Amino acid sequence: MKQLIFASNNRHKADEIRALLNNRFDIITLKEAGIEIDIPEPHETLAKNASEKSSVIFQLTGKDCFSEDSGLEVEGLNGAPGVKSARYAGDTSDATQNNALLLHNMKNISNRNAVFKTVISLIIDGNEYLFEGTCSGKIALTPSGTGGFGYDPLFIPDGYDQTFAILGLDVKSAISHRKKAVDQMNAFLKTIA
Ligand code: ITT
Repeated sequence: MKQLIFASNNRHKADEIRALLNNRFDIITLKEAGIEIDIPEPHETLAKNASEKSSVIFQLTGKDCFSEDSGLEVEGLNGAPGVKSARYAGDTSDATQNNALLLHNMKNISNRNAVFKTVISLIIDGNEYLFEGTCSGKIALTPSGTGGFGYDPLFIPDGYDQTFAILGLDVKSAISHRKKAVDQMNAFLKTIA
């Protein structure tokens, strides 16, 4: 089975991606690879940050690997939190603080349209390939649900009236930004397998 290092410290992402790839690949997290590193994400685009993460790990290991950078873009906030989604309420902020700040900043904003975006950077034999996925929806008025991670308690995907955190992994795995990006990566990997 082909082994791929997933250049991420987010275990929720790893769980979702393993489920999406249906165990077709042996996905090794940084922790499992014994790599303790907090890779900087200094860039202004998801693609550049994703590239940074995978290339740092490729330089360190010389092995096939991939990373992903994701973010939530809210129309009424001119695309914020966007590339800063993980650190919206500050460098050490957690999801509860980020969600609280998002709701606070949207108090007087009626346009609640938002889009989740994922960019995957895959490095195979030293060559990089990028894959993108998006998922449109709306920001709820209050958080609800316990599933998922990050902004899932606030994000209601189009076609549904509950948040990803209530809908759960089955629905999220069928329609999410990550699912769309992983499907593209999977299709590409099949062509070179
Ligand atoms: P790595 O960089 O180690 O992969 P991270 O959590 O820092 O992990 P990102 O830099 O890509 O990941 O930040 C993405 C943030 O966007 C993440 O922390 C969540 O707050 C949010 N996010 C991304 N995908 C999400 C999803 O599917 N559901 C809810 N929130 C999500």
